[in-house]
Amino acid sequence: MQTNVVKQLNDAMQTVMRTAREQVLAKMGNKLTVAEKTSRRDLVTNVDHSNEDFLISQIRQLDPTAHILAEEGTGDRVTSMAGHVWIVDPIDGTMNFVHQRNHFAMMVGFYVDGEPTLGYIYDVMANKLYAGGPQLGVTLNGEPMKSPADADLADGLFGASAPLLIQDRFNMQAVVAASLGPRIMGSAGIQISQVLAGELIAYLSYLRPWDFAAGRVLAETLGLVVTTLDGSPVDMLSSGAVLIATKRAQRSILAIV
Ligand code: 2AM
Ligand code: CA
Ligand code: CA
Ligand code: CA
Repeated sequence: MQTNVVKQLNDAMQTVMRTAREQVLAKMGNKLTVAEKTSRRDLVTNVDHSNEDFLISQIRQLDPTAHILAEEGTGDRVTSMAGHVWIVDPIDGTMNFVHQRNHFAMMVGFYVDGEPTLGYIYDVMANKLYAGGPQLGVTLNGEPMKSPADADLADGLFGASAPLLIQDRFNMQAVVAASLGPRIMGSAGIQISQVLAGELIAYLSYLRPWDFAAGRVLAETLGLVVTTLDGSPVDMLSSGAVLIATKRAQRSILAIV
């Protein structure tokens, strides 16, 4: 896409994200309706649904012929990354949203013929909006972000996933042992934003497309790498282990997992 068109879309989407945040904050003043999806650890609330509906309606106005993949199911059935594809996670960290009223994000990723084009991670309570893409760079609340230092695993904090660490999947305990220590937030979006900011050298988790679509765009724009555990490119339409890391940390982690 032409850079001026991407820039216009980015300006419009940042406004959409800020409006979505205001609506979520307003709804947090009312009692939440919480439902279990597949288990007591897999929740969805009325706000997940209303925010998904809002984001989809706004994206449809900006990009009427696009395909939209969204976690809670009100989007399209997307089976190909051809053309314009938007990937939406209306509340990332729903468990935190319900139990902490904090540490959750909203995320949107935009791909054109499979190419990462725009990404948004909004840490709602911290009011930190990470936005941009390869043609524009990444901003945090409008201020350009620099690429994080290319620090190695031994010199940084490692963003872990609770189930993978407890079950020692992918040798995660050895990865943690080789780092300065693990950190676990319960929100893929917030942990990925911490990698963008250089607060973590990596994040490794089992993720679904909406968990990493936005983060991949932003991370790659900042010179970070986003791969599966054999170092190959991620598939935006499937779920699996995804590693978001500095180049150095990625090499060290892939040698351990
Ligand atoms: P969610 O809140 O949007 O569901 C920690 O739970 C992180 O992993 C959150 O970002 C959460 O996103 C995501 N997550 C929760 N359950 C998951 C599952 N079964 N598979 C993949 N990711 C999951
Ligand atoms: Ca969920
Ligand atoms: Ca999620
Ligand atoms: Ca979600």
